[in-house]
Order: sequence, then structure tokens, then C-alpha cells
Amino acid sequence: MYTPPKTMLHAVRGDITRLKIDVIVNAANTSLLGGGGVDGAIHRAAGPELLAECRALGGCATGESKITHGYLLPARFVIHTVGPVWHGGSHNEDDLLASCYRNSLQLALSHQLQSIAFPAISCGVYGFPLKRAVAIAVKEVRAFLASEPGEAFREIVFCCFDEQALIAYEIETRQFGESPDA
Ligand code: AR6
Repeated sequence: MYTPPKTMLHAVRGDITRLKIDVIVNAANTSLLGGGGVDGAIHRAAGPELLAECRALGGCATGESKITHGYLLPARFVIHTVGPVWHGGSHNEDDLLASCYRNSLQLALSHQLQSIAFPAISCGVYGFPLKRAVAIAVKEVRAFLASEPGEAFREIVFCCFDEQALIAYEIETRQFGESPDA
């Protein structure tokens, strides 16, 4: 019986705009017209054509995702998703964050993209507690992979801008035995 290769799920430290991968995910805001943090970095690296394509998308609701080309980025596409702003945890933040991951994976799959990198959505300006967000991210990605028949992705990367995020992801992915060095 054919056993498809396992999806490589791992955390790396670095700048997501430098990754040569099918698609990177942007932690955007509902306007999709750019901002600070990873959003600003992605728009700067992709060039003005990205903003022009984003303008035509008409924004994006929290928890949802939209796709554009990558333009000057090494990544072929960008999936823009809008994470929740942290308001203490009782405003549906966990479910909305989980939706960002689920909808982004679904969108990538529907475009036949096989490698995808996520930043720590909502963990910067939007103030989501890092460990809690990382647990949701890893759980949601695993649930998505488990629900897909066959092998959906070759590689899923959690791209961490700082050491603290990297450690949090390494702990969480290692618990499931998915880091290559686990
Ligand atoms: N590569 C990877 N990760 C990065 C990079 C990068 N180049 N730059 C920052 N991060 P944030 P949010 C990390 O604030 O919390 C924007 O203005 C960062 O260290 O970018 O979802 C949008 O327009 C943190 O761990 O996104 C929205 O208004 C993570 O990316 C708002 O910020 C997310 O931090 C979204 O806030």
C-alpha cells in the first residue's frame, strides 16, 4: 500500500519575507491595506503591486483569509489573514485565531500550494499571549492535516521573528514529535 510522505512541520527563526516557499501568510488587518509588523515587512519586500492587488480585495473579516501574488517576494503567493485583537480571552479570540490557520490552509490547498509559512498571527501588536497562540496554531494545523485524505502539504513552517517565539513553537511541535530533531 502506498504511504504518502509525512508533512514536515517545523519552526524556524527568521524573516518570513526571505523564505522561498509557495506561500507566506501575512498577519494583516481588516483593511488589507498594510500596516506595521510583519504586514509592513511583507508589503515593503513585495513592492507596490501587492498593495494594488490588495485594494481590489475589499478588505477581509477577522478569522478569514484572502490570497494575492507575491510579486517581488521569493514566495509565489501571499495569504492575508486577519487575526483577532486580544481583549482578555472571552471575546472569541481563540476560535478566531484557529479560523485564521484553518482558512489559510484551505485556501493554500485550493490553489495547489504545497509549502506554506506562518508568522505568529496576533502575537505582536494584537497582543495575543504567545504560548496560548502557539498551542492553537499547532493544534489547528495538526487537525487540518489529520482531516485531509492523502498528503496535502509537503512543508508547513512556523516562522518566528524572535527567540521567544521559536522556543514556544519548538516546545509545542516537539510534544507531538514533529520537529525533525525530536
Ligand atoms: N517575519 C516573521 N515574523 C515577523 C516579522 C517578519 N518579518 N515581523 C514581525 N514578525 P504583528 P499582529 C512577528 O504585530 O499581532 C500590523 O500593523 C512578530 O514578532 O506583525 O497579528 C497589521 O497591519 C510577531 O510575533 O501582527 C495589523 O494592524 C508576529 O510576527 C496588526 O499589525 C505578529 O506580529 C496585526 O497584528
